[in-house]
Amino acid sequence: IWNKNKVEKFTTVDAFEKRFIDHVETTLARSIYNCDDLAAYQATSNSVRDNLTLDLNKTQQRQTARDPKRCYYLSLEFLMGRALDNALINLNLNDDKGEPSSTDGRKLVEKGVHDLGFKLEDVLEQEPDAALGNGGLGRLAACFVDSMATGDYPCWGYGLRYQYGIFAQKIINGYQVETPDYWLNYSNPWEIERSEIQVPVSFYGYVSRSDSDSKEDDRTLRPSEWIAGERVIAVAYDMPIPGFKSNTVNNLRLWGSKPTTEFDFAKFNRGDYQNSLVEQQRAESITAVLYPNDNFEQGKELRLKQQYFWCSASLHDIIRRFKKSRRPWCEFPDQVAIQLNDTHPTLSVVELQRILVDLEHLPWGEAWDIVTKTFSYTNHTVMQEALEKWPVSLFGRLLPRHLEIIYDINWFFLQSVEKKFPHDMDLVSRVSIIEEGKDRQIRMAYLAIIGSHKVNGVAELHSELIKTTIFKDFAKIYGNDKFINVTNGITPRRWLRQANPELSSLISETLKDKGDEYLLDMSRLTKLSKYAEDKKFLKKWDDVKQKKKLQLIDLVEKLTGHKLVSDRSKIHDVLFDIQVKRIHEYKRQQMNIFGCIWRYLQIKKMLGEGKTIEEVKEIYPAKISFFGGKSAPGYYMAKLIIKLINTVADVINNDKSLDDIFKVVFIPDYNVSKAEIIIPASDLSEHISTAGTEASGTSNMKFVMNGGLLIGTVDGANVEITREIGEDNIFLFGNLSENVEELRFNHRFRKTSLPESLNEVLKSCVGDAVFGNNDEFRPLVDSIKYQGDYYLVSDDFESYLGAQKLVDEIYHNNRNEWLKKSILSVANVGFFSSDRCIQEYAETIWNIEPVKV
Ligand code: 26W
Repeated sequence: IWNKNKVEKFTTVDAFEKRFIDHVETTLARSIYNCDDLAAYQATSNSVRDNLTLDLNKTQQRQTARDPKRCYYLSLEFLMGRALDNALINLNLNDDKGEPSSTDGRKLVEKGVHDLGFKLEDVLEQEPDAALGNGGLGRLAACFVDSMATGDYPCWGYGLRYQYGIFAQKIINGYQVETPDYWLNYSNPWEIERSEIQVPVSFYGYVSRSDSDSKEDDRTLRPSEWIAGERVIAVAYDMPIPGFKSNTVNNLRLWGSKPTTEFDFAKFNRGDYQNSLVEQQRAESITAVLYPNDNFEQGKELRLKQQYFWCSASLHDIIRRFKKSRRPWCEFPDQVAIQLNDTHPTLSVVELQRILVDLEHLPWGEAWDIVTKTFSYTNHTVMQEALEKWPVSLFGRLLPRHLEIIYDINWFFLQSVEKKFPHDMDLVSRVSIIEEGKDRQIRMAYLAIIGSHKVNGVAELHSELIKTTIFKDFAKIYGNDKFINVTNGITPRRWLRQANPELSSLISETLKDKGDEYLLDMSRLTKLSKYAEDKKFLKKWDDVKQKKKLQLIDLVEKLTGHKLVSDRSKIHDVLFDIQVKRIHEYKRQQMNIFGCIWRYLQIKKMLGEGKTIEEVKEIYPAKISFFGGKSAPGYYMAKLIIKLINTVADVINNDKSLDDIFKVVFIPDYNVSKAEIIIPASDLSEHISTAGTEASGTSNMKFVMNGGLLIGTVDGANVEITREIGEDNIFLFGNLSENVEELRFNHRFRKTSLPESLNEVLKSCVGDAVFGNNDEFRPLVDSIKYQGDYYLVSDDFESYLGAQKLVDEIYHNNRNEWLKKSILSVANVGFFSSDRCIQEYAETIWNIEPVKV
């Protein structure tokens, strides 16, 4: 019966329409006469999800049967954005025989939706972003799961199902105001609630020693019992992750928290009904909200609770799956690889050791061997303030048994260090997991390194830096094999095909690549090089860019109500200069806005000297500077930078004398779906961090993939981008990371003076000067003038202005040269596909192989 009545995927327009109507009338319980865009979005999504679910089941059955080694990607953030358009692009319309189909899934659904009276574009707009991440780290995880599925790798992601994602940013009076992002307002068609998959997770309590008269220092040789004080339940929510041109649909499992059905009857009987309910609500608060800090560790108990909740549930789930094949424990690392996305999931190292020793009764050494062969750790930042540390007191209260285990891990590790470097007691104290002091702290990065067999940075420069700075001692202890580099990548499906269908079709048409194979094999793009001087092609290339610029103008007008250009036909002459990323002093949005101020002051000076606008334009051609990004809610300086940008924008945009030759815009609420509109519209984008501070950057890759040129420092992945696309095609400037220490030293001892240009700019930002605003920006000015200029704005400013000048010259005087650079950039961007990156992880760290379905 089962076989005869198999549910089938839709593979034709008719079948899609039938499925759509079915969902409107049953799932949504509405009629086709009462079906708005939102209902159409939900019906379409449910229909597409049905297809994905069938392939998900098939993929998982196949993987269970083959029982290959699997990889689990543990990330506290998955910045997925919207799912529907991506699912349509990846829609696999193969029938059951697995024959490849030539039908374009997106076109098919577009037609179906149109027949039913809707516009696909409007339907797609209904979807809220799944904004379960802060920035680079979370978006990287999203690109990775896409490439894992596309490469047919047996991989799952594990994360948390936050009810509130990253806050929505409103700009009120020029200030950032945070509002809650309740993204689950309408039911979410992209998740499958697995209410039957429930994992209990414990907190607090105490440890009961099984053998009380044992000697102190060999207590670890025997298991202990943790008597917990609070228990909650983790419920699984699965998001299917389809591969591109592949039958594989992998799984992203997100955990939601809920109370146990155990109820405190003691309290209840005392008549304390209210309080017995409060404790139940405490359980739900664990996965209520994503912490909005990027690169800054706050040390809140609820955050640690989130981390343990997630690590414990995920490991339990992984072990349950491993146990199905009845292998001995020593084979665990042959079946399971676990990647730690930064230190946030490091507790899973301790949890696995606890399970093996306390519950499975393995000897400590055997257990630890399994643990270290299983885990590997990716570092994403060298910023001191981002390195996770937990006070021993707080930690021990929440996880008493785990604290003991950490002490024991540390003890064994320090023994081994002492053995290897017998007379270096300084080294031993420097590498201890426990940082001594009046409040002792657990250094999570050290624990992650010690518990892993591989540690990687995210770009060549960054991987070198961690070996020579923050983890220098560990590089010495472990030698060179443990510390490796895997340069980040991005998925070309979302960041080229989805964000820029116009450029994508120009590429496939030019390469005669009807099946868009270049999205899988990006080395094919190098063939574009031969058109870099082909006039006809240059024109087409340029037309795409201007179209994308107009789309951005429309977005900005919709969001801010401000008209940015009076004559859309002149857009071709206006350079779009874009910096979108989290707002942080190290990313130096302040340097960019100071550059804007400089430009404005110079223009005003020329006009004051009686020059005409036409004469000014010769030196300062038309340009719009776009900014976008969120600040952590508690980050005062970053919020001040946002206010400064908006203040400057206000003055400049309302200065009629400029005759539209310069505008500054802050785009509110930067997120993934806005990035998909913003990034393809750039002529130039800014990646101008203080050298040595940006681990990689990934938006730099997205801009290049869309034919935008970069202005940037010699930092993060900019270095490798330069190597790949050629140094003629990028505007590099500024000091190098090897000089940063010395420059900072010089500032501390007042050996540097500000360049005149910057001095003039800073003067305009204080007191009653044009951007003074009652001295509101004094802290920004002072941090540069009197507080050591930690991010070296003054050291790089002149060089930055020089690079901007070159940009203006080439863009306005030699457009063909500019377009050539743009084409050569795209032609050589292939290396930055996350497919390459995932293949490197699979081969050098995880030791896993693809399983074709
Ligand atoms: C604990 C608070 C916290 C939260 C997030 C600390 C640190 C983070 C992340 C590590 C910050 C982050 O997103 N880092 C970015 O990771 C990207 C992906 O590797 C890199 O491209 C960026 O350069 C890096 O800043």
